[in-house]
This record gives sequence, C-alpha cells and structure tokens, in this order.
Amino acid sequence: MKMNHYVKCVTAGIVCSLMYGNVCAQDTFDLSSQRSEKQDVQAVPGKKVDHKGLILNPQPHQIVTMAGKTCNLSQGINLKDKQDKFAGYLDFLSPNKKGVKLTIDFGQKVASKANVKAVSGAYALVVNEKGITITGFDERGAFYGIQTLKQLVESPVSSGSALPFVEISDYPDLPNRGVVEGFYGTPWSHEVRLSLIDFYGKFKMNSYLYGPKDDPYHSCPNWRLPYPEKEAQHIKELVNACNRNYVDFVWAIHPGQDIKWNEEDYQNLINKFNWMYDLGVRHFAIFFDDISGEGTNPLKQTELLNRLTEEFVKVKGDVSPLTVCPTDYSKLWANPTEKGSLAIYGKTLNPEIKVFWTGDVVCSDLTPETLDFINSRIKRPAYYWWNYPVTDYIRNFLLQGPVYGLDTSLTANETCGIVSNPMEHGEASKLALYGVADYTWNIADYNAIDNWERGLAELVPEATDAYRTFAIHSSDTENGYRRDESWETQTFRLADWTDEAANALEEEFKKVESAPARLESSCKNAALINELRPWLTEFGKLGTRGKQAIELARIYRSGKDDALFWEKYIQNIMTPEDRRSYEAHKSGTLKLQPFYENAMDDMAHGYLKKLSGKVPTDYRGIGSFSSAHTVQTKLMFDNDSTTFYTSGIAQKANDWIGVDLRDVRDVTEISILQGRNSKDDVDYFDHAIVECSADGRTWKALTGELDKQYIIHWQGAPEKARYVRLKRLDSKRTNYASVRSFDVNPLRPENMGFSLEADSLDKAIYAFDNNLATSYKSTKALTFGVKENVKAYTLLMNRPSAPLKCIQLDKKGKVVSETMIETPFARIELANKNVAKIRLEGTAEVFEIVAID
Ligand code: LOG
Repeated sequence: MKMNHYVKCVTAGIVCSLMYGNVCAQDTFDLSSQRSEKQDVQAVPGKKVDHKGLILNPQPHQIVTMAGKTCNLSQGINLKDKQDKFAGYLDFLSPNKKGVKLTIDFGQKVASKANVKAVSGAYALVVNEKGITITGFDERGAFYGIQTLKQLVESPVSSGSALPFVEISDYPDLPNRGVVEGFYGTPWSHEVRLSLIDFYGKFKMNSYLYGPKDDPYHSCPNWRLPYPEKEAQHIKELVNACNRNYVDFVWAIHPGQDIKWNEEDYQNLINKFNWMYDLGVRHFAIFFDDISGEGTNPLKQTELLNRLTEEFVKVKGDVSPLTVCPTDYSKLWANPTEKGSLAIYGKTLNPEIKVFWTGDVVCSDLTPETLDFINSRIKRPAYYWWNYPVTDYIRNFLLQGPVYGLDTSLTANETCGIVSNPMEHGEASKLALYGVADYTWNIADYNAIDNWERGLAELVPEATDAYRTFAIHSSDTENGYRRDESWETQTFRLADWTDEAANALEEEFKKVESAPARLESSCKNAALINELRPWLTEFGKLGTRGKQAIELARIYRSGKDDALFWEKYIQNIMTPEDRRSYEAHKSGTLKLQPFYENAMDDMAHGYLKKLSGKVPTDYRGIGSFSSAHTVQTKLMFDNDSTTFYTSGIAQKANDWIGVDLRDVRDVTEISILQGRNSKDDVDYFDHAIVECSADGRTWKALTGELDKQYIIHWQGAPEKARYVRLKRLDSKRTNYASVRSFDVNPLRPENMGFSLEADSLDKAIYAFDNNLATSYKSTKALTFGVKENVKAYTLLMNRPSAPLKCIQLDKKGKVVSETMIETPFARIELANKNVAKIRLEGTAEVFEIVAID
C-alpha cells in the first residue's frame, strides 16, 4: 500500500494563487459570481512545427538536408555490416547485392573520423550519392543510427523509397534515459513489457529499471527468495529483449521495510543478486523509498552499497555501477543539514553510484533549483526519477497530455539521467514516454506541444484526430501534480453565453461524443484500446451530456416552455450510478465536466427561482484554496458523508472553507463534518472557528476556538448572513483540508411549517427544500399539508414509470378531488379552499414540489 505521507507530499509543489486569500481588500464582493472554474495549471510550452514530412523522434541534434536530391531504395540495399552485428535489425529494407550501399560501422577510430561525438550512443548518418553510411561511437550508437534510418525511410518525405540526402550528427544529452517501472498497482504484463522495451529501443532510451512495488520478489516479503520458475523465465526474456534493443535492464530490489543490518541479510541480498545475475542481469539498483524503521538508516544504506560495490560489482567484472533511491528522495521531507542522509550519501557513498531524486515534492517539475539542492549534498549529478505519468495516487485518471515541466537548460553536469515512472497502463504510457525520450536526448530543442502532436500520430496513425480529442481532454490530475488540459477549448458560464461560443463548444462536445467509436473502429493497437476503453466509455458520455447541456441552454434561454425544459433537463442529469462510473474513470475534469456541472446548476437555479419566486438553496462552496471555486466543492452538499471536498494543497495560515448561501438568510444552525474519514484523519483544521458574514467582508464569530474537532455543530439565535465559513486558526498542520459535509440550516420534518407523511421522512424533505440538486424517491405515497394562501403546486419529477394518483383531501380526510399525473412537469390546482392535504400515490422521484401563492 502507498504510504500515508504521500498525500502530504504532493501538496507543496503546486503553485496556488489564492483568489480569496485577500478578498477583504476588494471593493466589490460577490463570491458566487467569482466562482469561475479558473485553475492553477501551467500552460504547455511550445507549438506545432511543420516538419515537411520528415518526422524523427528524438529530434536529432544536427540535421542537414540537401533539397531535391534523393537516394532510391526501390532496388534494395547492399549491406556492408563491418562488424557483423546488425543484419537482424534491417527488416525494413530488402537486401540486394546491386542495391544502394549501406555501410554500418562503429568504434572510436571510425567515429572520430566521421566527427561523431565521443559519447555512448552517438552516431552519424549520411545519405548521399555514395549510398548510406552509419557510424556509431559505439555499438549502441550504430544501433541508434539504424533507428534514425528506419524513421527516415518511414517518413512521408521518403514516400517509401526515395530517401532525401541528409547528414545527421547526433548524440544523447544525458547518459541515462528511460523508464522506472516503480509504481504501486498491477505490475505490467510480460507482453506489455516486451512491447515497451521495443519502444525504448526505437526511441533511443537506454534504461529500464525494473521495480514494480507490487512484485513481492522485488520488495517485501519475498526479496530474499529466488523468483519462481515462470517469473525467472520472464526475467530472462526481458533481459534478452533489452539486450536486443541496447537497453540496460536494471533489476531493482526494495528490501528496506524489513531488512536487518546483519550478515545474514547481507548474504540474502548477495544470494538474490547472484540468482538475478544467473538470469542475465548485469545492472542492479536498490530502492529505499517509502519505508520506515531501521531500513531508513543512511549510514547502513551507504555501507551496504559500498560493500556490494566491492564484493559483488567489482568481483563480477561485467556488472555496472549500482543505482540507489534514498529514503530522502524528495525535498519535502529530506533533512537538508550536514547531518541529513543526503549529506551522508555525499560524504560516504562510492562516487560511481547513481542517486535518485524526485524533486521538490514527489511528483514535481525538474528545475535547476531542485538539482542544485540535491547535487550540492550528494556530491554528484542526481538521477531524476520523474513521477509522471504515474497515476498510482489517482487511479481513476489516465494521463495523456504533453510532457512538460522539464527545464530545457539542463545538461549532464546537473543530472546524469532521467527516468519516467509511468502508469500501470503500459500502452497508454507510451505517449508520455515518447516525450521523455525526446527531452532526455535533446534537451535544448525540446518542444512539448510538437512532441505530443508527433506522438499522437506515431501511436494511433489510423485515428490520430480521435486520439487527440481524447488526449487533449484527458491530461489533468484534478488534484496533485496539475497538468494543463483542454487548452484549445473555451468554456463559459451561462451568464456569458454567446451563440458563437456555444456553437464552438457544441462542436467540440460532438467530437468528444464520437471519439470512442472512431478509435474503436480504426485503432489497430488492441492493447491500447483495451486500456483506454473504460475511460473512452465515460468520455463518450461526457460528450453527450455536454452537447445536450448546450441544447438545453437554448431552450432555457428562450424561457418559453417550462415543461419542455424540465423534460429535457431530467434527461441530462447524472444519476448516482452515472456519477459513480464517471468518478471511476475520469476525464475532462479541468473544463468539460465543470462546464456541464455549472451549466446544469445555473439553469436549475434560474429555473427554480423563476417558478418559486425565491432564491433556491443550492449552496455553493467557497474558500481560500484555488479549488474552492470549482465543482469539487459540491461534495460538501451532496448529503453523502462518504464523499468530501479536499483542498488538494497544503493548508496554511488564514485558510478557510465555507458556504455561499446565495442570499442573506437567517442562519440558525450549522453542522460541519471535517476530514475524509471519521477518525484519526490528518486532513482537517485542528484549530478553527466558525464565522458568518452578510457581505463577505466583516465576519462574526459564531463559535469559540475549536480544538481537534471533526464534528462541529452550532445552533443559536438567527444571524443574518449570506456566507458561513470554517476558518483555520494557528496550527502547525500542513496537510490538505477536507470537508465531508457543510450543512447550514438543515431542514427537518418538524421545521417545514406543514405536515408530512412519507416512507422516509428525512428524505421526503428533499421534495420541499427549494433545491433541484436533491430529490426524494417516493415508493408508496407522499402526503403533505397545504400551507395557507397556496393556490397551486408545480410538481417537478423524474419521468414516472406509471401514472401517479394525486388525491386532494379536506381537513377530515375526505377526498375532494382525484386526478392522474403522467408527465414529469405537472401543475396541481387546488380544487377549493377546503383542501388541507395532498397525497401522491405511486412511485416517483420528486425533485421539488413548488408552492404557488
Ligand atoms: C514512490 C513510487 C510511486 C510514486 C508516485 C518514489 C521514489 N517512490 O511517494 O513508487 O509510484 O511515489 O505515487 C512514491 O517516487 N512515493
């Protein structure tokens, strides 16, 4: 299981502009109108480039094309494989003694003649009248030259056989580039791993660290045991696949949770390494992340690594230097002092050992500052473990956005390499890895948007546009490591409607609606579609309801037909089951779903206000956190104490979470449930006060100081207020803040002002709460007393499965009239002044019974 500290960790890296933080200083103040869907995410840098049909990834460092001249491959190639290594890699070309000469060679001598940079993986590829020449600095370099040649052949510019004359001189910026399978959750399948290893080779990534948290033989409890036969066979195959792709297969062990610093466990580790060695493994890592207890001791950790270096790595002779993930892998909790474990690593750890770092927080951007911090302590360029596109902390999301947040001025002097920690969905992770491959190879030229555009086409050439539609709206995390999403789509609040904006958005929703079918029918990568499918299903539904929200808004805006509006409105609301399915596989959380939510809510509010003549009680969340003006706050008002609103960032001085009652009201009772669960939760204000305000500027305390109180209740003489809030007082706590429910003036059967008889009285009040967000499912009969001066009722229901009997009764219970109701929108005219009660018989979901005076 994931460690608890994680929630704390992801908080600090998110920049948050506290819109409400200084609200008191503003002149005009209307919290509800400010409640837009602004979110604090960094925009994606870069723009799409016209590559003139020459698509190469990673982007080579130097490429010179000679216009108009081409090399004709239709006769095949005559291979001069100087060191007899690559015949098996050229299946994209056909051999022919009379064909174009393809010379492949490598080694320092030939490389220096061909001006190839002296780093592993560097190569030159020349296509000219003499034929094709690939020169690698080393064998891996020559292999990379072949990969570039293959991409060149497959590029549209070559139309299959007419290669343009080019001179490419290329090399990797960082010595270590690749992937750490280091997530919690279902480890990748063998097939997916094999497919990914080919992908690494194709895009010049050279490192695959094997460390899935939920492989018991990597971690506790079985790290001391050899792999069972089948798994061992698989490891062998992975090593072979990596060797074929010039990828270092780095097998990692995660022993820290129960390691004993004694000779016996040292031998256990050596034994395990030897077994892995026998399976072909030549690269090893030790991960000390996410552990507690003895295992975290940095002196013991470095002692172990140094001893393994002497007694295992050097003794074997063909094993490369070790890699380690320290327990202090993020600035968030790393002890920065001389006595801290990072400084101890710096002083004592063998300088050849690579040390991982995840940045300022667990999932964070790669910046020169964070590398300064770590490198000055560990005394070597850190190995960056980028926790993207990993989703083990948000398993209901799929991250399909561009790779960005990696500084483009960095060099190998600051970082020895970068590995991405991907999603448990291996195929769906390829889009991000396509970007990581590009960035780590050629940092300064990295163009995030352009890479993403090329990646989409590379992965789903048959339906790139549909995949793009899905991906652009499936990028953000909603909470945690925020990513831009839907950046080409303009959404709006109903009050800002223009036909032009509405039509454009409607078109986009139609594309969203049709994307799943377009992908299902065209995309040839079945494994990818299998991973995407649950999200695609929800995505299509989101498209439909968004589109329908716009159609509905047109009816709403015309204001002509209340019955028609209601018919269409109920067809477009999400049932609790709809919400559960959407929650489980979310996309469009930054703009599309909020548009839908806000549009439906705004219409419901305006519609009910028009029918009832009163401001509806669909209260809204407000607060100091940036997420406080988003639809996420609705979870405080859903009458479900298992769902909660969470700040999504660390709490700090003066933070608050509150409610906009949408009108100045007499506040007499407030009930708040803090935290995500009932006890021992850390995500709450442990020192707080409840306040209210009529204007949002001056606040009046309603309670005293509340200490460590999850359940808060206040009752008192009426206070005129529009806003109520729970405000944090002095505290050392830096966790998120979460609220499960925030009830103001909760309705009760006894304070309704009329009699009520129903199967479930506490739920029957939802039919009279002047709020369309709640409803009551009546199964047999609902009977309510008629208040004085009421002339009629408007009934707003879900479509009834069978007609409903509406019986009007006098004081003595005698039937005055009986009618049948068959439509969801119905008006009940009182038969005469003696009618004292109304009984609705039958099964119906009642949203609201609106009394008309
Ligand atoms: C774990 C990692 C996990 C990631 C993202 C590291 C070094 N370790 O907080 O296994 O996938 O966060 O949730 C981690 O990042 N710990």
